[in-house]
Amino acid sequence: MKNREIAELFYEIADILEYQQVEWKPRAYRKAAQMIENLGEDIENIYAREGKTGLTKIPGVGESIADHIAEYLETGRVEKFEKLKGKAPSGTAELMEIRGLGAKKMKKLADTLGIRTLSDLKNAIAAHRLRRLDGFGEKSEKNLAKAIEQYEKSHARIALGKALPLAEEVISALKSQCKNTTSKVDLSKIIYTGSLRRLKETIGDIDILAEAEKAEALKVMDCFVSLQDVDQVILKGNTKSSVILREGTAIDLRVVPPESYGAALQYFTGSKEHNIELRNTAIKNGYKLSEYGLYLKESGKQIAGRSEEEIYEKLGLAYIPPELRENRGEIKAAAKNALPKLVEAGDIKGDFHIHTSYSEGKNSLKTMIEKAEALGYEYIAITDHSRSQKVANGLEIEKLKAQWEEIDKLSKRFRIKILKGSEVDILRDGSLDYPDEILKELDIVVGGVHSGFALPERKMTERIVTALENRYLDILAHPSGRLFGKREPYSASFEKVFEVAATNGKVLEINSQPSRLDLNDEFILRAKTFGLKFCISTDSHSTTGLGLMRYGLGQARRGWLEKEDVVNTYPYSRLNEIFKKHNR
Ligand code: DGT
Ligand code: CA
Ligand code: CA
Repeated sequence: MKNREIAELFYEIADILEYQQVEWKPRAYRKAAQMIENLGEDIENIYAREGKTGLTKIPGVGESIADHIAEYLETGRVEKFEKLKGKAPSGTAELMEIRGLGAKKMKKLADTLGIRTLSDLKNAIAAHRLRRLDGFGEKSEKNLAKAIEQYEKSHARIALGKALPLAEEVISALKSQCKNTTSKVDLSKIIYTGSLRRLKETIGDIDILAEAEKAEALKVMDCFVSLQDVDQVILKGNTKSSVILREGTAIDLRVVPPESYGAALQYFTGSKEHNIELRNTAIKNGYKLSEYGLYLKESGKQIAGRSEEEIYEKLGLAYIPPELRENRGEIKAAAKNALPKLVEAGDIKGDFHIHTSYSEGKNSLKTMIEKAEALGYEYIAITDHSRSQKVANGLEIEKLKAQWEEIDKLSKRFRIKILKGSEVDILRDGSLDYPDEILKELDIVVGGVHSGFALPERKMTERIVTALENRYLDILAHPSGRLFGKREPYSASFEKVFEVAATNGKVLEINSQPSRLDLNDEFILRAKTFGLKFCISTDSHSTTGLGLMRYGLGQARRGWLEKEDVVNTYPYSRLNEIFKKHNR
């Protein structure tokens, strides 16, 4: 469980170094942090097993970073970092997160107005002290105010991509803790509920539910509050406890007996709006529904409660998957047995958005292919960046052609079909970043906007529309362009975008990167009414990135999508129905 702590520490140090205008080091720390975050193995185990040598085997971790990790694992701190932190203003890392506030500007604010924390900055903006400052002015003051608002909005809730792995870690830690204490409680039924189980894109707090007999409930609570990562115990009771973890996330645990497990699972999964509607349905049918069970209204006799399935069944409803429980018409549909049959993990046959070390990916082409084949995929598209993406090491035509040669060679050695693709920039005028003779050769062209985000609405809409009318474009990548806490969707008419995409038979991407989730559920629901098809893509930059598919899948399911709506559930032999020039 130390992986996240160490990653957070490296991110913080990277921010501080950047503030001090140290070159390339911030990048190195961020890269290491990213690798450690996505390691898929407990870093403490690696260190225990192989020592420092094991650490240096992690991509992005060299000798000196390995030293820091070892020091942290041994002592709980890194001496050098403590010194660095001592020198930097305490709010540095947080201020660095504000869009439009780079190291230079921060230094200026610190030197002239004494601004060291976010609240200093907010006060200064409120008093209009920035607009008189050299290099700032009224406009930048207003922009900063807006950026702060965005930052605070997104930080009040946790991104799904952070909350889900965290909940899984806590559950597994709690299970082993309960097993290892003298009381040896076996938590065979334990699950995360709330917005997390509904796979909402942001999570207020994490809710966990466990089943145990009344006599054992308190023992479970003892284990919970004594977990290593718990910082503060807000409340500890027989049925509910609440804690705050060291990294700031709040967790509620509820423990209920078997006869109420299903009812509690249903209730605490929510949403609140779904529950209210469901309770009304119960009342109409002569029942009473609560977190303890489903009862006959007259006699008070319990008729269901052990499982969610029996509750929905007794209410005359088809089972409603958690992702649909938002009171968006799912209860009516369930009553008519007309719920969508949602796309499932097992339906996915490929991935149309993958980066390799040719551009900014961390793993080689061959490694990415191996991993995708191991996942059981039938096909993948390799889509490194096009040439204008200089910061992402975008491919000049020569390098792209070299990649094609390697793909041809590797294709002979692998079962999986490897499609030659590219994530091509949609330039400001809507044209694509390679000439037609190159686009023509590609099996899959994934087009995306990666610069010039601030275009006015009409211009941005025209730009995307032009790209969608290009015969060589297959998939519109991350169509809304939003980034959690950093960027709102482009100002564009998405109605127009969806309409033109549909007319031209283009596929919309559901990007699985936790910082994107784009399209999200609401856009998907809207886009589906235009008759559009979607693909769920990982946009992976490493082998672990391939595992992000579940997040995009969650959005697809929240958007009521079925297998047939999602083209990367199709077998390879059907892809030419969708991508007309494929096999050309
Ligand atoms: P969050 O944490 O803000 O992302 O959203 P949830 O949905 O996890 O909400 P939370 O943690 O406040 O409560 C968990 C579930 O408990 C919620 O989804 C439904 C249920 N619940 C909470 N309060 C109420 C309520 O006042 N009425 C009903 N019917 N259900 C509630
Ligand atoms: Ca919650
Ligand atoms: Ca809660």
